[in-house]
Amino acid sequence: MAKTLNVSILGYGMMGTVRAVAYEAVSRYYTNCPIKPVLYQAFTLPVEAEAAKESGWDAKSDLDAVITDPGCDYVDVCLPNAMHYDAVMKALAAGKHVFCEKPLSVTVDEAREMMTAAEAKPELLNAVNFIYRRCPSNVYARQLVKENKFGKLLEARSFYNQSWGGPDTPYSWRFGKAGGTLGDLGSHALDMLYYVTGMRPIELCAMQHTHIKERRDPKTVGSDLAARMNRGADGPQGEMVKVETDDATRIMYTLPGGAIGSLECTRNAWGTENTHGYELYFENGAIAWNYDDVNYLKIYDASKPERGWSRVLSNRGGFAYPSFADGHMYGYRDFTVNACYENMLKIAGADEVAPIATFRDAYNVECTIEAVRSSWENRCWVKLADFT
Ligand code: SOE
Repeated sequence: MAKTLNVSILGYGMMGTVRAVAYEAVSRYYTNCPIKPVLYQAFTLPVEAEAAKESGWDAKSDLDAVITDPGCDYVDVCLPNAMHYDAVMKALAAGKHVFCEKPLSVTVDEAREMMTAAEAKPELLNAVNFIYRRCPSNVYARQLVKENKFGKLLEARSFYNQSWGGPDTPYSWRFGKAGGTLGDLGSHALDMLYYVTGMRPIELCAMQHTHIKERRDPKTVGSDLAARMNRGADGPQGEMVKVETDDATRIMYTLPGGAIGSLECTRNAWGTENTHGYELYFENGAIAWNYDDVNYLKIYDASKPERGWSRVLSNRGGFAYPSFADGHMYGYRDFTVNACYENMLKIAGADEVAPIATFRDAYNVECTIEAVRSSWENRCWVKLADFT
């Protein structure tokens, strides 16, 4: 019989809901999982309480009590970004394993403190939900780069574009200082660059832009998720609120070894609902992935006489995750199950399928985000070494 572990979820928006389903699925999909996660308690923000209750949770409103409850072994932080720091620090102090939604924090200083506190307790899990690491296509891409399949990397292009940030979208915390596009979407693209290539920018120059300078306070619309879904459909409500963060960011950078790259992220690219991906150009070939075609990795082998891209199905035996039938396509919920599964493996002292993002990884992303802001504020190239 697998050992059980009591999981408390903090926050019941989109992430909290997806995670609750995933923990329940872990030991059904992965019957070999050494630890069985058991849903214990959920803290909900006032706007989430009703939905949580309807889905069967005994929703709690005292955050500290949920975190420090002696019955809880593992805290999953699915709260708005600005609430991560406090919740994580309290959870670590109370001796709980911690899984935190990205971005880890709002500032580099917070991220550094969170990382230091976590690393002082190596017996506890510290993991961050850079979810796209758990997609088999990216596990495969990483493996090809590790094997040096196509030689030296010359150029990289990353993008994470969505389209829900138009002028009718009401204000939510995602438009406040803690919720910008770079932290929300760019952080995934930065982590993916590191995950697949093993490299982080060493120098960069960036531009950030806010197209829509103020948005209507949704008032009665309620939660962040509801606000997004509504897209102003209920007509004008409340006051106009100043937007404090970027709608879009562009970065140019250099990598160790001489490669150059670019990264773009926006919430204003109509038609790209969740277009996240990368193109990596090496001396002797290329690798490309795009969430729009999530189960496939595109590979270009320049040594083959017949030039052209191969579109390789990554969701099949031997590529990464056990127990699914070949070609039965993966989606976001499956990646979340994988993430929760691998957290259990790591806690049990077993190897995860592919490395989980640690607080240290997320701290490095925060350093890059800080460098981007500084580059744009000062209109200059910056060295990453000055931000760590
Ligand atoms: C919204 O932009 C969002 O839910 C992000 O917050 C997630 O990190 C991303 O995976 C999907 O889009």
